[in-house]
Amino acid sequence: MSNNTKPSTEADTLTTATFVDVAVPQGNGGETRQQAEEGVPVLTTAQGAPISDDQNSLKVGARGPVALEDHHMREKIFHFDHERIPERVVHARGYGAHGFFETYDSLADVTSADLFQRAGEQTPVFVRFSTVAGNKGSFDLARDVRGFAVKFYTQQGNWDLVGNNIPVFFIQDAIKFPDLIHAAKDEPDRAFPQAQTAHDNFWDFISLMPESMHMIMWTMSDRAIPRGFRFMEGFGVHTFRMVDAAGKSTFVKFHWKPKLGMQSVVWNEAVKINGADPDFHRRDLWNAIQSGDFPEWELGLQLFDEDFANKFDFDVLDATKLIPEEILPVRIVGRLVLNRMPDNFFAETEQVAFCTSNIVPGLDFTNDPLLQGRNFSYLDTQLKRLGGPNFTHIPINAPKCPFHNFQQDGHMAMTNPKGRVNFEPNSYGLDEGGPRESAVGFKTFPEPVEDGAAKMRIRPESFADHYSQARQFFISQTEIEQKHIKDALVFELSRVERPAIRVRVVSHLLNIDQSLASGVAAGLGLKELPAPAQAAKPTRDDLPASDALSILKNPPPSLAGRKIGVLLSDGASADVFNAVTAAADMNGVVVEIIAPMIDGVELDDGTWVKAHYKIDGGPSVLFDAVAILLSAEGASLLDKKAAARDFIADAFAHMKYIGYSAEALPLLEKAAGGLDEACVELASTAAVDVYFQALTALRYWAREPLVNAI
Ligand code: HDE
Repeated sequence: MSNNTKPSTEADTLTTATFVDVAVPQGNGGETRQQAEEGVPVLTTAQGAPISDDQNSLKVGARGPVALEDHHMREKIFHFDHERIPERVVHARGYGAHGFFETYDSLADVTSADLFQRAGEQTPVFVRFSTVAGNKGSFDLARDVRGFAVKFYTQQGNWDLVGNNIPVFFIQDAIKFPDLIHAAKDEPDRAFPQAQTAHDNFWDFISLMPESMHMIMWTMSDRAIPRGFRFMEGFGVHTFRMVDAAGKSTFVKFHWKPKLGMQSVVWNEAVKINGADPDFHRRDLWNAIQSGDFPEWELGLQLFDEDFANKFDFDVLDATKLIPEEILPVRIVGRLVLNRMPDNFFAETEQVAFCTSNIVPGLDFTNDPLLQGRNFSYLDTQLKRLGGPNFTHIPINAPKCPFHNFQQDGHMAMTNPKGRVNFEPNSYGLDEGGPRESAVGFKTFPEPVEDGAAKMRIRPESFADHYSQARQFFISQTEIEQKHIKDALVFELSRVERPAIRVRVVSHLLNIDQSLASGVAAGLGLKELPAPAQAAKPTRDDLPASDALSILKNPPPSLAGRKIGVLLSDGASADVFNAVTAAADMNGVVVEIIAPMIDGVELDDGTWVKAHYKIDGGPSVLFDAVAILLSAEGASLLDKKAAARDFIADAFAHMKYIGYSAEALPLLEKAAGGLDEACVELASTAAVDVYFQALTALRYWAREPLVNAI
């Protein structure tokens, strides 16, 4: 056989097989070989060369070894091998969306920042929410701080406001960040626990870092287990500056206020959601945006001058402190709307590179030592993650305004400047000389430094009060919320193996609130209370409660954005079901159906209702409230199904409102172990209305002492 004779073993004649509704061409070994028909693009290599067979590697004989010459297979597998980039060292798990920021009124009185100049102006944004401790594949409902990072593509460059859903931080100086994160993440010898702080290393570190106590109150509160990204506040944390056209500086703290109000889950629910739907938060954001129910936040500013800063109880450069809204009201200046999911998760959400150092004229930093450290860290980390200095060429990171400079080359350079001149000053003139600096450019606020200041490694004494605001946060909570903080501390410290750590934490709690400390000590079975930790500054007990710090004191404006799970069986009343869906519709509530079988149920009028979940996969933890609409047969069928009994028992244990049909009552009483006024019989349209009115409270907290006594 000569070299250019076609071997008889190569099969290019395809046969056709049918898989139910799809006819597929098949190759020699029965492998599926879908072909590019009219209008379908031809598969190519990365170099653009068309590919004839993407199912079989090049072999020497049909059953022979694979040839190294197979350029197509090598290119495909080479690329696959390099699909992963380093995940973020913190905030690895996140989810992003596009949208816009709209300025309500001109802020020219305080800042020259372009995006705040014109009322009604919209600036495109990309927002990424995240957890901190877990890896990229961890679950959404970890007890953790949430990242709330916003990239504004302004007409004068990108501004990144890289914030959290908690207004304070664990540490005061960036030099402690690696220690904090090492302690919080999985322990290095065993590589667990994942995405949780309930372990020795974290609490050992915390127990030796009194400055973390204020933040600990927040992370042990329900703020750390939000119902979804759409239901949480955001904060810039540090004090920043706004600078007006005349160069006058005003201090500013940034706040994001969710239009849907704040909402959290309860801890037992969080634990179960992580199993039932580890993607609970990302799915919630995806579903809301895809259905046109665009989440919104308002941007608020706390603006203050040097004089206020000097008179305020704490140092405004200390990121473990906040300024209560009751002392300094939040001025609402615009809204953020998220209205589009990325086309591709990796290209956008994974490759987006937030940097606190991305700032625009009219804004500026302060000397907060945490912020100063961050300004180094973010740029540095992007170099590692994205593999070179040209990550600003990736579309998600590129400015949307014109940009010109002489930066060139490096890995993956895509926008090297054109022409001969790549330096300045130069004398090549207007056409060829390239960009020049301008008076409109960024100017650092010329903050005077202390007279005679020396270089020193020292923590200012004005940072030394570590307990007063922790106490203030605690006393600002409702009784229910205080109990949740206590329960969370007991849970976390029960997971700690070394008793001395538990006692040390309690010694700090004694400086915050006596009842909290003794409650936690009792929950841990400590025989006696330790002496309070020696405090650098005594706790002030004159700071009044701040209602703005509580979730429950600030109920949501309406039920909009919530989700009700309707457990349905064959023969359930169509009238009641229709009344529930109509009321849900009116209130902006999403209805999802859970049924014994996934294909759905037939109601008593013969209507067929499709199910979203088979009962095994649709536990009540996925919903804000439930309705159990069963026929008598349906109820006795589900009585024999553990998942159905759990559905009811959990809804009751998680203080949810439960609507039910009369036929479901025996099953409800049995599974819930009781009935109360938040269990509402849905006998008529009027009863359905009563049920929906009650739902605005989201949970029936009066039940909690009965179901969660210890
Ligand atoms: Fe971050 N942080 N951080 N952080 N942080 C990162 O940057 C860092 C801090 C925050 O969705 C990293 O791109 C230091 C406070 C968010 O991509 C890294 C210190 C606040 C995100 C980094 C802090 C944050 C990050 C890792 C102590 C709230 C995710 C990957 C001085 C105001 C952004 C990356 C996204 C991410 C460093 C403390 C928020 C390593 C050194 C305080 C929301 O650069």
